[in-house]
Amino acid sequence: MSAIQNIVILTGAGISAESGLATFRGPGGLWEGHRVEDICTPEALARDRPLVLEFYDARRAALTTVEPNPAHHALARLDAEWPGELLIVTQNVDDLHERAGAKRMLHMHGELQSALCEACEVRLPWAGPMIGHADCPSCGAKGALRPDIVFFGEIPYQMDVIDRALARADLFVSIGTSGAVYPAAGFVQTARHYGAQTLELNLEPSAGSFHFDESRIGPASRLVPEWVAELNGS
Ligand code: BJW
Repeated sequence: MSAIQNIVILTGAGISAESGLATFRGPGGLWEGHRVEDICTPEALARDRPLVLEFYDARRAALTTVEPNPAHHALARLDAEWPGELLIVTQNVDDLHERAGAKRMLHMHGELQSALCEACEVRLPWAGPMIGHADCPSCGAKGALRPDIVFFGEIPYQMDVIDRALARADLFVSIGTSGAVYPAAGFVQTARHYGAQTLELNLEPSAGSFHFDESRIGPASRLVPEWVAELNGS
């Protein structure tokens, strides 16, 4: 790969799978036993708030039992060392990229360790359970806090930043995502449109695999460190 300065990296649940966090789709996935519309929509939250708060309380608690894996660490090293522009856009709501040391990153689908007030829209750091503790410390609204998670039908965070980075990217790399959820699934086409090379690293071909210049199939804990070493040596 030549003349690469600006890189955008999209990550999904597959990058955290080897840390012990379940992916969403497929056998053993997070939504096995839950219908997505029972959990991950604003309507579901309005219909059964305790169910949704408990689901995310359990996911938040699980973060304390896992650690970043070699794929997160390799991206953090790349972030620290890459002299050009770099942006890691994660769809993940875990904090494993940050815990590995990544700085130039954003969470487009929100964060487990953040709460959002439905009354005043403040976002605040959150640890521990939300159920039974959902009064907003900022505006005082009773029971107004919800998980700071982008549900289906809601607009992902920082789309303006992502769009600008995609337009400037020389290389777009997608890691551990099924390509089933938009707008993230369309980033490869946007990046290509602006002239970026495109690479997919995934355990299996994603839904949009045919859009990529190259697809490498295997576990992120092996493929990502290999790719980072290759890029640093080029
Ligand atoms: C490994 C591995 C290993 C495993 N190594 N790899 C019809 C057509 C097109 C779009 C729509 C439509 N109807 C509705 C829409 C829009 C909708 C959408 O996309 N729906 C689809 C179901 C079709 N999207 C939205 O509503 C979004 N908002 C929106 O579009 O707003 C409009 C707008 C956008 C932009 C500007 C202006 C307006 C919001 C989407 C919110 C998604 N939220 C969730 C939940 C987050 C909270 C939570 O964690 O609970 O985000 S859904 C869920 O899916 C989560 C994930 O971030 C997201 C993607 O999943 P991901 O990461 O790809 O995981 P998996 O499990 O699917 O795949 C894992 C992959 O890893 C697999 O391929 C494995 O093989 C691989 N793997 N082990 C490497 N060791």
